Amino acid sequence: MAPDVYLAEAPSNIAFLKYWGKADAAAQWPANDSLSMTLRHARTQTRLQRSASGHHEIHFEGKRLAAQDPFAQKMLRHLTFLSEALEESQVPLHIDTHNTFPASCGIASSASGMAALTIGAVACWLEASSWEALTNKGISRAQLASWARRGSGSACRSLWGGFVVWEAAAGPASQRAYPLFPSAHWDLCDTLLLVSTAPKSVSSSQGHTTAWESPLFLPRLSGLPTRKRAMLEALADCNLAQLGPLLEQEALEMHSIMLSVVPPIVYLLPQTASWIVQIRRWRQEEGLEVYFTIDAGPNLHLICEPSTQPALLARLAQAGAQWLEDGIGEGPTLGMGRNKKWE
Ligand code: 2P0
Repeated sequence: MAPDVYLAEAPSNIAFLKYWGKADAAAQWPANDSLSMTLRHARTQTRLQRSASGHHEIHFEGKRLAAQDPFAQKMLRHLTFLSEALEESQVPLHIDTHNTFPASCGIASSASGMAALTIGAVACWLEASSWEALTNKGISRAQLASWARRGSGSACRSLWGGFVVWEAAAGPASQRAYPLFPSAHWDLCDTLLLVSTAPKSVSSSQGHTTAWESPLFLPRLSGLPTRKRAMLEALADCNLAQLGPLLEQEALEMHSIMLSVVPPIVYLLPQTASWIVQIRRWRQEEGLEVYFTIDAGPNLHLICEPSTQPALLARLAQAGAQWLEDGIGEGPTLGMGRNKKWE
């Protein structure tokens, strides 16, 4: 009989308060707390089963990856970590993974990818095809989040829907991610304004290692608790006029850290700056209540409420922009099914 097929699907997330810089790189302990909104459409879908070949086999977007492929290496390292975390050697897996969104467009595929891999591998190894079955085996969502972060820090925030906090706490053992508000709390849209989809020249993991070299990093760390408090208040009140300026300050501050190391990490493009000016102009002159945030790339995430979305899209179309529509979403899913086709 063919082995059971486990299906893990995890969303990406957009950070409102950014994770940039690690206090302990080996332990994947962040230098500061972060806070994100889970996305609805940008997801990684991963199908796993026990492999008959005697070694892990990884297929990405329908193509088998060579073992030395950097992406395969990252996944293989994480499988080794997970197998050790489960405290017994685990059988090799056949893994088929794909994203519902284009790579290198400013959506963190490492967050959704590592979250889906963590959930799926643990589920397959423990033969647990639902959250309830995992709980019965002693595996909580918080535990999965803690393991997912070892694959990619931001992945720990993709274990829940809605708004999620990743708290650095006093050390790697006490860091934790947890859901703050479910998606129903506040329906926010995220329109991803595409400036460039070229692969970035410096990976996020490399970038993280430079943060402490910036003369602006310590001042940033000392100011973050105040910004976090204000953001939590704005989220609790669903107050976009309060949240929006904080989103923009936070994104620009993170890029100031990147730009103030030697050599500088320049993810932004001239068009990014033009759009920043344009978005602010639309807001000030036309009352278009839209605010931007930016990840480790040149593309802008435009955050607004659903009532503003049609006017924003009309403006973007007139300006000849390219974009992807997304918004707040639910968390990951886990299931089983040999013949299930992804949408
Ligand atoms: C974030 N980013 O909070 C920030 C904002 C990018 C900009 O987390 O080294 O891919 O795998 O832990 O999670 C990107 O970093 O880095 C990131 P690793 P990760 O979403």
